[in-house]
Amino acid sequence: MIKGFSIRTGLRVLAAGCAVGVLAGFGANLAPARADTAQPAVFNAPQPPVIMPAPSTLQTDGSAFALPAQWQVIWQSPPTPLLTRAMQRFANRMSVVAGQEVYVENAKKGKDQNTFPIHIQYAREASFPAPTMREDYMLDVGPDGITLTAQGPAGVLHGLASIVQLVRREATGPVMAQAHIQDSPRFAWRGLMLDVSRHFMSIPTIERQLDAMEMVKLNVLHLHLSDGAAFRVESRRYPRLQKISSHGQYYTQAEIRNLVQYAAERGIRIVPEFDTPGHSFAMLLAYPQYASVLPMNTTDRAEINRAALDPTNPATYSFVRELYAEMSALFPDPVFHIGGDEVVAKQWTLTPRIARYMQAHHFATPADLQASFTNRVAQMLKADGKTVMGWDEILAANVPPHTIIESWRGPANTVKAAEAGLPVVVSGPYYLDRLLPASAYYETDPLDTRKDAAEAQAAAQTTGPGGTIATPTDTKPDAPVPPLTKQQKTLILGAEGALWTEVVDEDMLDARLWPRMAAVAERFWSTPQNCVPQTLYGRLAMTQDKLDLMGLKSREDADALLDRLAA
Ligand code: CP6
Repeated sequence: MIKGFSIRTGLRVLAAGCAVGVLAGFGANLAPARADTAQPAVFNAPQPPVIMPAPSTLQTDGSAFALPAQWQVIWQSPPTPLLTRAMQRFANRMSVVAGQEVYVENAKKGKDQNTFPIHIQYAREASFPAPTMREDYMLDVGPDGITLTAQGPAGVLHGLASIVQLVRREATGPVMAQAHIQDSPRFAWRGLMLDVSRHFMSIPTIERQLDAMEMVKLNVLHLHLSDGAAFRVESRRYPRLQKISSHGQYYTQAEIRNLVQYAAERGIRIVPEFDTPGHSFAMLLAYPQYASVLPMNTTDRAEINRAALDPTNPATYSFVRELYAEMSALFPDPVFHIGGDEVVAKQWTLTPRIARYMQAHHFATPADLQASFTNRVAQMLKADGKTVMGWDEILAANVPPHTIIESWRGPANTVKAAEAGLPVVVSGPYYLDRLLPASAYYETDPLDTRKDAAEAQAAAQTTGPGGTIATPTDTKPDAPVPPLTKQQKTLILGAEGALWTEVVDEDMLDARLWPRMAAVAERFWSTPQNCVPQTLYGRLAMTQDKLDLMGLKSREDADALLDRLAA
């Protein structure tokens, strides 16, 4: 038996476990069974709990106690309706993870002596969830009860997510690990970018992602809602957008409102993206009068990735203003993503009308013309009370202050944005559709600008039958990228795992996303010291087991799929 150990890092948690051989009890999916070194199964052995993302500090004596079936919540701060519903969700999750019913009720006067008490204290927040929300929490879990202390509702949700992960099943029944946890996120922005334009993802599918996001403490869902392939939200002002350009697959405004609420219940903000002026073929199919090249070429499939709005046509700005105003009202988050990526210069330079305009207005390059477009659009959104976000192509000399830059074309752009004093969200190293090993994404730190580790990995190994997989770096720096200064690091809001869906549909989404996204979630939340590549895959497997029990389909097997198809 372990006499007692106090550990601060994930590495030492598992190192301590290995020393007494408790890994043998962890479940068959961790490592292949090893007949040569077969050991008797160890049940009820002390073992440290596995919480992903790893908390800032976790102290445990390795003991566990039988999971109580009757819980009583003692609210030291009155619960909001949102937190009352969160407790219900918590009870359901505890039940499926434990494999037996767990009842959670609010404490009543003359309390029942036979219930397990969970004391919860937190501070209210005026608007929730918000970019500035407090997310830290403290958790004390022992056989006599639980104390959860948080600075805001998000901390309560995170604490509950950690409690669910303290439960494991043993031969004698479900047990809960003793633990003392102090925890806070490393980055305020921990996102998932999901492309729902190339392949539509139904509401239940997105809700499944939000459930999993809550469990691994991600707090931003960035939805890429329009692109060349399709426009995915009902517009009352411009109804041809969904009529002509969604193949009937779009979210109604009522569905969007519900989805925003569903995310908010879980402490997750939804940041919508409507990509302009490039990647706008679908918009222009519906409203061709705003296209740069007329008549539109609708026969060459490659045009889907080329068509761009005409930034020299005044009517284009009315269209963008009214569309963005309508969409701004639908999505309450203060941040609104305008895209701005991969504008095909020839759309403008080879169109005589636009080329003449550029000369007349002294725009030397298409990038200058785009900067002027970005600024006009940013002014409109400011009037709607929004902070503008865009892919790093929008980084131009005169971009408005506070504009959030999403760095995707390599670390040089992260440094450039920070040098300009602009806040940054890093996504380039976390392009999950590149299918790098989870560990490659995991080992890349958002603040490390000297190398894109994922890119190095890709160069070494990603040629398959389809040829080289594209990498999101088209600005190859000729000089090495300097490290971020301490001051610049404070501008890095956080990072996003990005899943582009040209070759991913909703039936395979969970399996594509989560074996990597859960690892990335830990990189975004935990300190570098607490990110332990050596134990990543084992912990990832255990975490996925729990996520799947709670409804995710990251390992849905072929039989289940066949059953569904037959139904
Ligand atoms: N679609 C849009 C894409 C990509 C981008 N924008 C993309 C580019 C390169 C890679 C992966 C995705 N498919 N609208 C870039 C932001 Cl490697």
